[in-house]
Amino acid sequence: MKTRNLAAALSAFTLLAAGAMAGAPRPAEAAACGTANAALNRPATASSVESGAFPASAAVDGNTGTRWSSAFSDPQWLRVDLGAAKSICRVVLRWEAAYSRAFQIQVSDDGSAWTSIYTTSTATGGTQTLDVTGTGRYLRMYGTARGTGYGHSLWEFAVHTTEGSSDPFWGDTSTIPPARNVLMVKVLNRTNGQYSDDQVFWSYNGQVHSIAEQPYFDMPANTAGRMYFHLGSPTSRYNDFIEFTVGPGVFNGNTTRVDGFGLKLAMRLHAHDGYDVAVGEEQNIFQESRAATFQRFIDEVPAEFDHLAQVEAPYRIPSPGNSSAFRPGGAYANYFTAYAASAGVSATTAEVTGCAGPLAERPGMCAALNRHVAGLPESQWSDPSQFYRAAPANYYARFWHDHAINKLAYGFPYDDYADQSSFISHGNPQYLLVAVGW
Ligand SMILES: [Ca+2]
Repeated sequence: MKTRNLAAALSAFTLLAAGAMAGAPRPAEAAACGTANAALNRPATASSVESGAFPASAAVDGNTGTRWSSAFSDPQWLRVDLGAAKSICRVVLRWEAAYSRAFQIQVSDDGSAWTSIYTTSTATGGTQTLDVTGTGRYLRMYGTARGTGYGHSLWEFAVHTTEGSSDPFWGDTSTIPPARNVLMVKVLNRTNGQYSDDQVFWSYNGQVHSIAEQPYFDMPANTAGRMYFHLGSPTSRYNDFIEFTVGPGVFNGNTTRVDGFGLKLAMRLHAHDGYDVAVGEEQNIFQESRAATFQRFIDEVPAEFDHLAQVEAPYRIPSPGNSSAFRPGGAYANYFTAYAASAGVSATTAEVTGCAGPLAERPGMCAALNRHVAGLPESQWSDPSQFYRAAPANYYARFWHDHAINKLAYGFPYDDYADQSSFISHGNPQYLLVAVGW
């Protein structure tokens, strides 16, 4: 059922929109500037903190809900140690309301002598993406004038470098062989040592191999396919998949949480023109244990959704439509029905979360109900800042968005409405990296 719905979503909506993906992930402007955040979970220090609740590390933890905040004076700085000298090409600052009006981005080889690579005195906060050029092991934001009476405060401080090939998460891309078919797929073991390469299996179209046997697959054109991943054995209950349609000169595909969560997955598509975009779970989710992720789910969703991380644990977190509790007769069978009725839709909860029945051909309404924006004017149904702000909502889907690269995920079948899904598409593709986690 979900497959049919997702296929319908892909064919009827996503693929039509693929040629003009407004709001889609922004391709790297230069082939050389990597997509990975080199500052993620690196050691960070600061000139001061407002309190213990706002440590320097909170600006590099990959979590946009935690932040560093300085004391309420100038100047203040936040410094990150990249571990080795890196060629820095982009810095992304996500300011809290307490932003820096005047600041510099500085690099250093030794942490004491600093060189400015960006200077402003007229910043206005928000999210600043700065294309910069500089080299150093240490990087800091040196704020000389605050924008408010509060401190200097960053939700996140991300750093991109040209050394994509040395990115430990995505590995060395320089050794990927050229494809004879459409593109080369490389499967990466990112299970944090839980499984060795001979225990990480991929399967596609009848072929089954461990990474140890064959990490590469030269992908031919196909009409619609799935590549499955299994941990431990080729028939293990620990499994998940990506799905795709590959044309003679184009890759279209996505990670998906429409059916459920089985394994942490991320994929990165690189094309010959320099396009380089990653989707899937964020790296900090890969880095934590499986038990921690299941517990994180329970901690972050409302009580009605807790059981999803319990009924098939430790193997899966099913989507709401695959839980009997949300189906007719279940404890939460009426979770969405009154809200749907308030929007003029007579649908069961399972039909809402599955975009089925009366919602099968209504992507906008189905997305609006899952995101709890159906009561807003339709003009606001595509505004992500309005999504998931009140119950009832599909908190299962919200969880995967909250922990996805660029907040993009396929949490329900029409989650591509307003370009929120983890669908990526590009012509003249070169390689696809797929990271399989635990
Ligand atoms: Ca943070």
